[in-house]
Amino acid sequence: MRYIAPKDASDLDAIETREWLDSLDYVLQSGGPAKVARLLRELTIHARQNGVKLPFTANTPYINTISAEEQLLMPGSPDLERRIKSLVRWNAAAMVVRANKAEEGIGGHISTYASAATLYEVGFNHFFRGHESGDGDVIFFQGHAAPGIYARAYLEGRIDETHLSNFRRETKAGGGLSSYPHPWLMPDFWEYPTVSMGLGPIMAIYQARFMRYLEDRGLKRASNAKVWAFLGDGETDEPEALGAMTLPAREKLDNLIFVINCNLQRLDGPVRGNGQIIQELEAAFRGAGWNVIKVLWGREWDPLLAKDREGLLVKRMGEIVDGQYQKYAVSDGAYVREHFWGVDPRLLEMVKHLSDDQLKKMTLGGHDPIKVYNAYKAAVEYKGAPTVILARTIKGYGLGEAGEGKNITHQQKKMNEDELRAFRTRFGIPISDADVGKTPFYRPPEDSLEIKYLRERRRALGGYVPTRKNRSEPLRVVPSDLFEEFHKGTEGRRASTTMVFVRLLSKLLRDKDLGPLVVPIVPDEARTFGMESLFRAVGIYSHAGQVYEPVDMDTLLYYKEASDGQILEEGITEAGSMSSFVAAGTAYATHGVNTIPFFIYYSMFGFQRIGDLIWAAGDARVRGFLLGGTAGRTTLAGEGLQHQDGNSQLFALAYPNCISYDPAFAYEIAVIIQDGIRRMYVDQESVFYYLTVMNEQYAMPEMPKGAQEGILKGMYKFRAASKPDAPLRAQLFGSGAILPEVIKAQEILESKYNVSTDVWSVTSYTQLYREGHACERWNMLHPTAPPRVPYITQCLKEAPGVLVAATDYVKAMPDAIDRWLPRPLVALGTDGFGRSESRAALRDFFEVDYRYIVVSALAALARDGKLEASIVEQAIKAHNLNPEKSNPATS
Ligand SMILES: Cc1ncc(C[n+]2csc(CCOP(=O)(O)OP(=O)(O)O)c2C)c(N)n1
Ligand SMILES: [Mg+2]
Repeated sequence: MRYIAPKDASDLDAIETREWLDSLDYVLQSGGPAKVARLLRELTIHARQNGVKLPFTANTPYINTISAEEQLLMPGSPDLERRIKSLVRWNAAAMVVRANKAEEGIGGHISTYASAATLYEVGFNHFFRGHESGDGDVIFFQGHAAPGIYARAYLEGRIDETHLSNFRRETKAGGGLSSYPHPWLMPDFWEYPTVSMGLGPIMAIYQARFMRYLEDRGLKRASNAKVWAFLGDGETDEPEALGAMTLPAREKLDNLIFVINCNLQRLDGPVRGNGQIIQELEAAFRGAGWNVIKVLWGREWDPLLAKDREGLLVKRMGEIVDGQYQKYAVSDGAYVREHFWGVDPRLLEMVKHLSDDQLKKMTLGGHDPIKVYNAYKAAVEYKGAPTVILARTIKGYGLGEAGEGKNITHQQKKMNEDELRAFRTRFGIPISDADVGKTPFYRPPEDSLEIKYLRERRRALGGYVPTRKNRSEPLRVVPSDLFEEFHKGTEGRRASTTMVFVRLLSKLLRDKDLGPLVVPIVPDEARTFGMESLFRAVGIYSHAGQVYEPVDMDTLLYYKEASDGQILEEGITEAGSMSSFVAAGTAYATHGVNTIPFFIYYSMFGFQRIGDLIWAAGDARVRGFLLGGTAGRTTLAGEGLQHQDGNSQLFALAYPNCISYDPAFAYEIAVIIQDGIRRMYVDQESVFYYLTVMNEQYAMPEMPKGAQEGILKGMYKFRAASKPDAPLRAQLFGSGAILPEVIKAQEILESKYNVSTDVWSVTSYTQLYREGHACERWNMLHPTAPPRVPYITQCLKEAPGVLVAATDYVKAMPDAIDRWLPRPLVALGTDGFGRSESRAALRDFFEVDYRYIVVSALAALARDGKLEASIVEQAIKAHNLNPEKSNPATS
């Protein structure tokens, strides 16, 4: 090279840059890209060590991660696949349009699937493995794309025209289809619910981890199965969607693949009008350690990028914000030429050989099967980290005037005849002009190339997806000897129900048959519940084992992590723990393994905080036990307003297949858990359990004879009145940790006020409420048959006297059963915000201690004219109650 003397500093800079680049080129040629990468890494470190502040970017340019040169050819028949995809598109749109023909439409979504069709079809034809392959993938479908998934199942011959016609009409004869993925409603089809945004991604993450757990613990053979989660770009705004993203990278879950359909739009408008959602997500996922594959541009862009030696096009691609990209999507080629390419004559020059129409038709990556295929292939083969595919698409792709790329497209449910005709023509659907207005479904004949092809592809990949099925054998029996010790009580020794539960859990874990199936789950709270002995006994699960020496190694109960550890210690994430619960509690279906999860957590952070995940669990037909620890508004002393739970029993009532109990005694817990395992794992019922357990210690009594049935049904007589024929009579109901207060009140009522009193333990207001309503409903529909009598009515029919209930939960719980009682019930409960106080002070504050129970019973007797009001007044004084005290419900 001829030496040119530098003229000034900028010349010098240019020469210097040239020299560095020449050196780099030399290394690239002689040593390859890996060597260049290593050198750059070392240079960066060296520069940093010498105080150079380097600009940070977690982004790569706004182009495909897999370049055209690296791209592989696609196997199979692209032409047939395109035709199949077009048919799915048509039928998906048709089912929504037909569901909304009437004035009063029933809803549904066209544009989500329209944007995602290629993302799904490439999966169906080449990647998603069915369960018959032995490596069944678990797929979380984007809820709003459901019409497309149904439309494919229709082509596959799994559902028929009646189903499609009855989309969103689930009660219709012949069968309807649920709006979104709901295993509760379609238990042979959908595996996991997703439509509540953000829950799919977090459940997918913990599903992938749980698959590793099953393999590491030898409960499932090692497999190459993947978890796929399809989500919307708008959905990533939900905290749950990205909130657990560091876990799969940390745990190297290369069995997890996220596919984010980046159509740049959500419901109202652009996801990031003034920014770029894809770059934002790329940075977040790369920062968290994921393998990120961007699929932005379709094949038509490859030759242009190949010409782009100066990087002008790449720069231009990277500087457009999403709102503007959306504008290009709805504009004609002339607009795109002028506004996108027209900023630089050199760019215009690059596309001068293309007509406006050709410019308009340049596809995006997410609509190009070969780009998607290559991304999926790279993702399934990637080792050591999860992969996220950021696929750029157009919302409402193919809808044209009916909504493509428009802000209204998410809600578009109708298409007029012109729009339908255009859609049909664009995708080549063999429906005549005369018929198109009727929006008929179209399925080619059984022996058509399309149907044969799609069937063959699914056969090769191990069967149809999604398919849900119970793949486990029922357990044969629940060994009763594990539970019997608890029937005897503690012989005067004090224990809390939490301690009882932990002891029972330890016994279950030691059982040779049940033990391996038990999955204890804790969100960093094991010590709170006295479970630390389990750390050593069964180990904390960690795929990596324990690569450090724990500080407490020399103690008996050291913090033992092991690759075959059994406890899922999730850290401070109730949402993550609940997602593990869903994975473990549905493994009977997904993996054919009857794992029995026990998720114990601070009860206030359960239904109240992650109620929607619990709802999804119910939908997914989860089995297992939720344990609300440190429960009770007044039983948890000191912790105050944010921690004291007086609500969760009320919330639990609303979850149709959640059976909830507020047990007081050891034998109640034993009876409930034994029966729960029977119902869920022997009888295979689709229910799950919620038990509140407390930290107050008291002596656990022996189980009264014959109490089992009542414990399970929701109430039984714990202690009978000493003088059943006495003139003054009362029936007291107590639950959980408040039951001992009730028993104390009974003693005082009997000894001081001659009120002969029965005590009932109400283990579940919810169960009583449900059974009462079930009887009423049956009676209404069978007017001439002998009426059914609710269990609670049967219990109380002969019971004389006033009725008083005390609970550590809101008064709505006892109020819920009032109608089936012979006389009105007086309810004491803990409505209101909690306080930091001692247990006694809290029970005084919330008016649920024995004194309030005594006074309430006396007041009720006075109300009934059985007692002078002055006696109640005296009792108020004697027990130091302040009648002018403020109402805790509103204080
Ligand atoms: C938790 C929750 N909040 C709100 C909604 C209502 N919703 C349904 S779809 C949607 C927009 C979805 O946008 P995006 O995730 O980008 O999906 P796209 O349809 O664009 O693929 C919203 C807000 C929901 N389903 N779940
Ligand atoms: Mg979107």
